[in-house]
Amino acid sequence: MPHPAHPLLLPLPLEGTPPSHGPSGRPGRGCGQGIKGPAGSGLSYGVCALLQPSRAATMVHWSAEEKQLISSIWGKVNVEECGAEALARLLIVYPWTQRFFSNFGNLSSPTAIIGNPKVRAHGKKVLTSFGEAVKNLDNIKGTYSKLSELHCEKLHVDPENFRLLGDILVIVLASHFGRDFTPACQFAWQKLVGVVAHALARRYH
Ligand code: HEG
Repeated sequence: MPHPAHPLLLPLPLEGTPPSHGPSGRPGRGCGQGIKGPAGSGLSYGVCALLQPSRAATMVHWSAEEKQLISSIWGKVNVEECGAEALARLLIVYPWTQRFFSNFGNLSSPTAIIGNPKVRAHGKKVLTSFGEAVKNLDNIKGTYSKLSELHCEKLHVDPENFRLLGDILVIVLASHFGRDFTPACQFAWQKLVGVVAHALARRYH
């Protein structure tokens, strides 16, 4: 495989052991670097684990620790920067998602996407909206009820794309926060993006 040319496509500088078996029990495949699981858990999993769809239950329980891990990171997130980066990465890495943004102007290359002011503005809008989930962890479905209607019934966004964006957001946070984005933080955020994707996809169910 050719080495990715663009900085956004470079592997993350994550520490850890090579991937052995992920939380699913399956060996990681071609993931390059691995990450150690939560302290004392003996878990080790590949970066590919970040890309696996989350399984959100109907009733979601948040432990006090999960709530704390989520809000401690959220309090330090630069919504404009991280939102822009997450949406740009989505459009670059999964180019078919560009079809929803045909009125956004030039999306013809990674450089064009990263420099596109409409992508920046929309990324900020999306991540700001994500903040509503953080503030309403116990009622994410209700929080996104209207947005789900919009995305599903009017914009016809395939719900798989919510999962892709959520996984990319976790990667962006990991790259911004480095060591502060501990494995426990990552688990909590992975859960959150899964629940958000599920809530946004509700109108399809
Ligand atoms: Mg969506 C509009 C939030 C994923 C495509 N999105 C919006 C708006 C919000 C939002 C708040 C503005 C709604 C309004 O104007 O009333 N979006 C949002 C969240 C997430 C998400 C929270 C996932 C975490 N959106 C998403 C994905 C796609 C997408 C994955 C497509 C790949 N959104 C989309 C489009 C629009 C919005 C095409 C309309 C954009 C426009 O024309 O301005």
